Amino acid sequence: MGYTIAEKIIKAHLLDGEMTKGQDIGIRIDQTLTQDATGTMAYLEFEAMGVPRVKTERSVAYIDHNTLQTGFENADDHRFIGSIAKKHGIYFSRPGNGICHQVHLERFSVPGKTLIGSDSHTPTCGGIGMLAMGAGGLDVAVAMGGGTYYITMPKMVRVNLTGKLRPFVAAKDIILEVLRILTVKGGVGKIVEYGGEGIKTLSVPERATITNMGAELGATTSIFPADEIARQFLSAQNREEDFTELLPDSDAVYDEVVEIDLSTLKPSAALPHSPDNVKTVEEVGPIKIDQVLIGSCTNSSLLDMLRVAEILKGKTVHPDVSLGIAPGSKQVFNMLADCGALGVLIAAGARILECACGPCIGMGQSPNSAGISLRTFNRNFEGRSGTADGQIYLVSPETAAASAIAGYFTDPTTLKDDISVTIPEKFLINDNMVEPPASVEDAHKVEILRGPNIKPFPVTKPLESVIAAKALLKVGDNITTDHIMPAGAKILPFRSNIPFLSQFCFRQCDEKFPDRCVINKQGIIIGGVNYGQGSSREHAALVPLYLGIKAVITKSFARIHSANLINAGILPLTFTNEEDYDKVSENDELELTDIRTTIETGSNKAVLKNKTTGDEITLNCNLSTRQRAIILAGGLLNYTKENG
Ligand code: MIC
Ligand code: SF4
Repeated sequence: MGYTIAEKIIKAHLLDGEMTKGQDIGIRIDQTLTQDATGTMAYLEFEAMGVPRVKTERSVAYIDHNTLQTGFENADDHRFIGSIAKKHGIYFSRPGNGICHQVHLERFSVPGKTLIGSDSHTPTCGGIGMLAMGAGGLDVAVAMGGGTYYITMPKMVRVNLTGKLRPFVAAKDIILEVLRILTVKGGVGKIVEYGGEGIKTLSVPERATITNMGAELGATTSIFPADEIARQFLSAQNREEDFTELLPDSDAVYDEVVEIDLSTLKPSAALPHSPDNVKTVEEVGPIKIDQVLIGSCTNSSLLDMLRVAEILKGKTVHPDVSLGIAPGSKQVFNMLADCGALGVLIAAGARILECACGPCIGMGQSPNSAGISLRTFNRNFEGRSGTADGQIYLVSPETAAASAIAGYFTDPTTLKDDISVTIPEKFLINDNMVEPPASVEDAHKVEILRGPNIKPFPVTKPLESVIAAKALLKVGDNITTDHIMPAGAKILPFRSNIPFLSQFCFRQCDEKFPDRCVINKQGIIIGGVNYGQGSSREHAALVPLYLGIKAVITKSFARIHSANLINAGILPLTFTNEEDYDKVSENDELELTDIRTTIETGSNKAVLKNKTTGDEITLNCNLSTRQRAIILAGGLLNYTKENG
């Protein structure tokens, strides 16, 4: 039996366990990345482990999220990350150099290698054949220290692409179609591999758009083969030596196959407020729009920007529309300037933003009240834009540009002139905004620069014998980490200040939740299906931990969030019968009887007593031996300290 691309990489990196689907496996991590919003915490955790120098082949710290700098906090954090990177052997991508995923793809991605990043869109580098996964900051810290990274051996999904996209239909429309078919929970526990004749028509940046937004499927990761097109991309980046061919075996076995004929696809959009709420632009109809934003790690490559420039050439943005454009990296920005396309964008009336995440994470450019905003981004969760009633639609750069001129939702295939843009033979190479770390000999001279916003992370305690607490919150399906721990310009600067952040926990669902936690001192959260989807932010676990949350009981969890809960020492449990969700109400007094014994003995069932109603409910406790040990120790940091 042959192997899929992902199985080949896993096999070559396997350190613990067997490649049996559904079983826990430990793999060696070659590269790590962090961004600044999750990075401060990840580096504090790395520091706490006491490892002097990273043990990975390449670790890079990026500054791309918190670049608004409305107070001292962000700038202090940048200096902290820069100094700690220098000391511990980590490359530092300075603010202005671009979005982590775009820059990593351009300058550091290597086919066949493993990468974990403290950001859920790390699978972007799957576009070139890397096994690239999003993870919590603590997992990244452990990997930097040379520790094994654990995942559940995923099932393999093959997306077979045939045919060729019609003009003005884009890679974004492919991933929107996959989301329409599989939904935001369709990828949980799976790796999505792309193949078929159709992939030969897609460049690496287009493939990266697809693997990037595979995060929205809840997938462990997504991957394309490393083929001739990948080689050409690396050669254009002056890195041909990093290329190794990596293809699936012809007899590789997939658990699921999805067929997509590219020639049948139409420009599409994900409607508010979920990336899988997909319709064609034609179905949406010519609704009036207020804002268009082009950029983010999904669609900010040179190719995307050049296509936008072609559509905007000689035109003016509609008077009722504000158009913002953020190129993904300094390389993209610089090349746009050099070839004159930047002038075209400016002339059309675009508001050019710095190459960073910016509006994607609510860092500026929030739309007007109830404003309709078309974005080339990957997430349109309610409130994420910074405007509570903003209506965010996710579209391709082509649809965005065509609509910006028209002032209403416009299907770009109705544009008359076709555009022809190709990937350059050589990209502009200038890594002057990537600071290499200090040498081993000089590392001791580097002083770590800490600002007053950095507060210690919450203390965790070993698991108690019984958890007796109230259900302090009950929420529904598909709760995102943006619900649990919102981001945005006002809150993001405090990512290294858990006590401050705690005031905003679940604010969108229930403003009183933090107060209830403070009054009750400890509690349990009840959730529905796919709880914790979206971002990798471990703050969505650390903040509830700080607020005294001991266990989260749901119908099912998203992968990274469940791992983050365990790492924080919070018990993730699921209802054996989903209907039992109805047997718990907010404020019920609950008890997880003999929970320590349950975990110690390896039992996969736990008993929940609802003392308010008298019901006894059976819960699944599907934890591996290692996860049990982490929970017993009170989190991964304690566990790592105990186990060296
Ligand atoms: C996001 O897109 O939600 C973020 C902001 O990039 C997060 C990381 C974070 O919350 O810092 C992610 O995707 O993991
Ligand atoms: Fe940044 Fe948005 Fe990408 Fe997250 S999804 S890394 S906030 S650009």
